[in-house]
Amino acid sequence: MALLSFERKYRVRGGTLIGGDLFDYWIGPFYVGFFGITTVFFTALGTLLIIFGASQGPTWNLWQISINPPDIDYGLKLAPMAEGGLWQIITICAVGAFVSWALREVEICRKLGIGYHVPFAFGIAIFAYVSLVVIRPLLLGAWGHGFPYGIYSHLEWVNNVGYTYGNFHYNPAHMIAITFFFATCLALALHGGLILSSTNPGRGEEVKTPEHEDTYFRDFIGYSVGTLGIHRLGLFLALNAAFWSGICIIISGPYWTDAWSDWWDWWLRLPVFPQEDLVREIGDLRSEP
Ligand code: UQ2
Repeated sequence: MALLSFERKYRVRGGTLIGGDLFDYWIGPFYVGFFGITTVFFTALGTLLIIFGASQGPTWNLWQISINPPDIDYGLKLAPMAEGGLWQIITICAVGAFVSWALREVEICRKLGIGYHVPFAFGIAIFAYVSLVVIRPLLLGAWGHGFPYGIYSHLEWVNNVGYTYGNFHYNPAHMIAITFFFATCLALALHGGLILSSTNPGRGEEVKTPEHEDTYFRDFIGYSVGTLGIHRLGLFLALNAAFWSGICIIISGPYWTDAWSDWWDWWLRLPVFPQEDLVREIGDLRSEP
């Protein structure tokens, strides 16, 4: 179907989640919708509050501006504006804007009659953020465990939380997340390279077919995952990267409070090893000054 007649067909009312026809229209190329309005509301309010917070702070240096969460002492209570309350409202605005954006994606999917893969994928990214500023602080009993909204300050937070658990690279879920990030890069590099190599040939050369793409990898490694398969694989790898990122921070504190390197002691306790000797040896090593 040509794009113009296609647009006339699908740009009709309906498919909304709530509110019936409310805001069920387009502005230029953009679908508005109820959740387009809530996205703009939360984004504008959150951004204004960040700017307001910066105006109350000691610096306008972009690198040093920071909106900090409340002290741990406030627990899960609301804090006064200047002492973390602003951070709490900004966090509500952020989650509100992200969820609104995901629901607007859902409504567009419904209008088009396509799957919910994109909003689902974005949902995993939202989960990773919510892990940091909602789920883990709730499990630890204080909003003060959230990270500060600032360029330098959030880096320092990552550094400090990392060293609180010894060396974060020993966190098994962190290992899995990193492995998926790297695999995602590998898959996208292979896919981007393969597509450009066959569909963007030199001037005067013929565009090649999917058979060329399949054959390249069959000749190269004896296997082609296929043109649909590579997109399933890519989505799988990317979703797992974000998902395990969320898991690795949720389990740091609520589940494991020691150095993550100690978590691996289960390996030494496997019955295949001479138990007493090894466990005693590790205990001795640990008790040395
Ligand atoms: C492929 C294929 C594509 C691709 C790519 C492959 C024709 C256009 C990149 C090759 C990918 C493989 C073999 C999987 C690699 C596995 C990991 C975990 C990176 O076969 O089909 O379609 O783009």
